[in-house]
Amino acid sequence: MVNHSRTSSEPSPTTSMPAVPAAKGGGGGVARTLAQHHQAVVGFLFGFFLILLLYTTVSGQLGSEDATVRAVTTQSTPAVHTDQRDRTASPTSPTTTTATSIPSNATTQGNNLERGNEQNNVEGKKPAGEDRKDNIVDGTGKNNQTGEELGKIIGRSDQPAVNDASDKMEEELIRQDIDKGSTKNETSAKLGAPRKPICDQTDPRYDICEISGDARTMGNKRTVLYVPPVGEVGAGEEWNIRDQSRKYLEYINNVTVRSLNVSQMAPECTSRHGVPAVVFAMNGLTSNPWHDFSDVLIPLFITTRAFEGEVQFLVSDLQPWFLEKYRLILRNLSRYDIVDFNQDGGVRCYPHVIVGLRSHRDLGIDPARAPRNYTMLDFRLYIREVYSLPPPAVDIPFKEATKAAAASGAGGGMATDQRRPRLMLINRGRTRKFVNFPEIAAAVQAAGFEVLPIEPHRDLSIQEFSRTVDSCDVLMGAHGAGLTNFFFLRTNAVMLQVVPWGHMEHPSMAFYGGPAREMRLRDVEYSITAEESTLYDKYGKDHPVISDPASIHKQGWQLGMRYYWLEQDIKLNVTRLAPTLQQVLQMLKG
Ligand SMILES: *[C@@H]1O[C@H](CO)[C@@H](O)[C@H](O)[C@H]1NC(C)=O
Ligand SMILES: *[C@@H]1O[C@H](CO)[C@@H](O)[C@H](O)[C@H]1NC(C)=O
Ligand SMILES: *[C@@H]1O[C@H](CO)[C@@H](O)[C@H](O)[C@H]1NC(C)=O
Ligand SMILES: *[C@@H]1O[C@H](CO)[C@@H](O)[C@H](O)[C@H]1NC(C)=O
Ligand SMILES: *[C@@H]1O[C@H](CO)[C@@H](O)[C@H](O)[C@H]1NC(C)=O
Ligand SMILES: *[C@@H]1O[C@H](CO)[C@@H](O)[C@H](O)[C@H]1NC(C)=O
Ligand SMILES: *[C@@H]1O[C@H](CO)[C@@H](O)[C@H](O)[C@H]1NC(C)=O
Ligand SMILES: CC(=O)N[C@H]1CO[C@H](CO)[C@@H](O)[C@@H]1O
Repeated sequence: MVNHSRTSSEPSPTTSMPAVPAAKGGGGGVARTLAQHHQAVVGFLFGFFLILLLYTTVSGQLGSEDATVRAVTTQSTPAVHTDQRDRTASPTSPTTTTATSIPSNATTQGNNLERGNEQNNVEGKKPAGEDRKDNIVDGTGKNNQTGEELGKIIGRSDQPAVNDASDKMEEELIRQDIDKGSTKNETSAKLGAPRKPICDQTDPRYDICEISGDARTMGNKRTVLYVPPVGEVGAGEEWNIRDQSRKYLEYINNVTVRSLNVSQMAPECTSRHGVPAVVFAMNGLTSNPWHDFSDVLIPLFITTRAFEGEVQFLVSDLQPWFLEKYRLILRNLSRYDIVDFNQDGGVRCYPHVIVGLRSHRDLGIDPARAPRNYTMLDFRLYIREVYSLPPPAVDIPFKEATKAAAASGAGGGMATDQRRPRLMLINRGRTRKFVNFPEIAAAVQAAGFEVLPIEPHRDLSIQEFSRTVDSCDVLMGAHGAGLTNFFFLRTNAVMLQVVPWGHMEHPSMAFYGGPAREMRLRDVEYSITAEESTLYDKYGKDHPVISDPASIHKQGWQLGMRYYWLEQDIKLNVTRLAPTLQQVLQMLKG
């Protein structure tokens, strides 16, 4: 009999270093090897992301969204400061100094913040989530505000006009100073930054623009400007890019990036900021947890993690539910208030603005291209840290319990033997669900596991749920977004992926199996037989859906999608599953 289940190879000896507490630089070799595997399947995968969004229902807590939670965030998140310049200051006041000295220090983000604090005119000194009463609910931004709008600005009733003479002078001085700074060889070498916005549209996945010097954002115009220093002949170039990691996804609206030419007036700054800003879209295929991570959170990690929180997010097409759901991650990546870009009527001035998100592959990171050579292992450990889960040195729960038992009572072998590894069994809601879920749970238990069955729509917060996943040694479920919870597993825990009928092995590996290995989880795939698919009962053994999946796929991805992703449920043969469960058990004990 053919054994249809496949097992990952153990991490290779060269890379199976002990857990790295600092989480930096580990596991690159594994990741690179697997990268090649990934690249092989990218072409195949291209077609059905959209469908995934529409149809992949979600299991486990990474899938559920709560409307009431959404409503709460809407108010508290898009908070910004308007111009906080000290109006008593002369044009040569510290304000000017701050702004002008930024370019030469722009690569050292920490410095910028320090300076901002000293000068008391850089926004967002409070970590997000602390007392927000001095923040302004934006949407107005401009200093030219109605009384009603001003009413929102707590503790600030006298808004000066923008266009006064001192502002103009200040603008000019800043421009001159920036210009001077840039002519210093040392400075420009250190900065290594372009003198005008460079939009890079060469990557197949994403477009990105990066402006250093004088960058001004006009959120409600979806525009970011580069203001060249006096003396530099502005080219007056313009780009239109989608500011997320999928450059061809039509749902993502464009942002215009423009470099002003000499004869164009720069709009006045309504607020100045000492840290870099990143403009990115939160819409697109988000709401499916796999896409939340693959399209936004991992690209955001790649693009901004190295700033260590000293960066502000300007979010176009902001999704309040996303903010609420991933609050901990977003707050850690940026310690500043998130700005609702589309509603932002101000002109925000930054020393450095990035428009767009870098992305290397689906749910993946290419360490060779990532700052600090981050790996997916780094990412998982980072997520665990953000959710306050035990550090990397802590073993899987089963091993920890075994060690503890051995340490406490050397004679009492009983306790050790009776401890069972814990398996989280995730069911799906609408598609690819286990129709014999109780039977599977019983089989898992009979095999020697403590089983934790999770049905969709359990009402737990991600924080709580992350702790539950962390307490498990195995995460088992059918191919689908519920497996995205694997970020909360400990190193060497097992992901047991049930691969549905219909040549689904490739996507299963690309979306989950490969990433799991890169994150130093152990992945096991159990590929079902035709008889274990409800398609078998529905169409009969002679229908090409059962007898010849390849012929179905040949007719276009839509058909494969329809049958194998959407119409199919799973009725596991627990007898056939048993050896795979034993294999997992041995892995955990080994
Ligand atoms: C201020 O706003 C009013 C009405 O919104 C507009 O007519 C006026 O031109 C604005 N002034 C400036 C300086 O932007
Ligand atoms: C800038 O560097 C060039 C050569 O790299 C040198 O000739 C020039 O003198 C330098 N200028 C200044 C102001 O240091
Ligand atoms: C949006 O930007 C893309 C390039 O990223 C471009 O192909 C497309 O034409 C733009 N759409 C509009 C409406 O400008
Ligand atoms: C600057 O740009 C404006 C608007 O695109 C254009 O009308 C003007 O001719 C440009 N001036 C120069 C000197 O390139
Ligand atoms: C992000 O989390 C790490 C680890 O918990 C912590 O050291 C760091 O200070 C956090 N950064 C921010 C900006 O909260
Ligand atoms: C990352 O790795 C590549 C080679 O894979 C190396 O060339 C590069 O310098 C590394 N970058 C950092 C920041 O360590
Ligand atoms: C279940 O699997 C076992 C072992 O592979 C096999 O002998 C048996 O026929 C299967 N049962 C069904 C109903 O297909
Ligand atoms: C190159 C440059 O101008 N570096 C400056 C960066 O900022 C510090 C103070 O924070 C100055 O001491 C450096 O001279």
